[in-house]
Amino acid sequence: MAEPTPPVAIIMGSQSDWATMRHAADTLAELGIAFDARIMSAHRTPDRMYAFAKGARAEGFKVIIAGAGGAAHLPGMTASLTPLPVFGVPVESKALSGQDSLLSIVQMPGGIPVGTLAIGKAGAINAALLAAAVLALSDEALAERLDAWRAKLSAAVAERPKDDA
Ligand code: RP5
Repeated sequence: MAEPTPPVAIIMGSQSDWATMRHAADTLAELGIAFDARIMSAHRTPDRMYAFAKGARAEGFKVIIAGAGGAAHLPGMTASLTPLPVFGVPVESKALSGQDSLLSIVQMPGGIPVGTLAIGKAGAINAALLAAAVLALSDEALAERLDAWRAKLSAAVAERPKDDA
């Protein structure tokens, strides 16, 4: 029997994005959320991107996390082709430190939203947490795991700084 489609798709423009996007994958795994990670580029493999985005809802995905760098058109193009929520992660580019990625993703025209996160690792982690929050609206067990994740985060913050930390 075929495996059921996981709720989250993590898509990225290049293998080189995985070093950033794996933080989204790790965070989803910590929360017990299944995902499928795929490489597709708005520029180098537009047909692959189009086929995925057009079919994502019918395939059974609920949320898409899209990471790209430079002329980062993948999140916006994907959002234009699917009604699913798309969270965009600007990957830190070498030439412009991810400023180009951020501006390419965040300045969507009214009507086609991409929920844009911070540049790099923090953005990838937070994209996963936002995906979890969306899914938790209809999954009480996941909501409890997300609460526990946040409580653990808070508990790990010391009340006072240490000299040797
Ligand atoms: C974008 O171009 C990708 O998302 C990646 O961040 C950037 C560079 O890709 P590579 O040249 O490293 O494959 O499409």
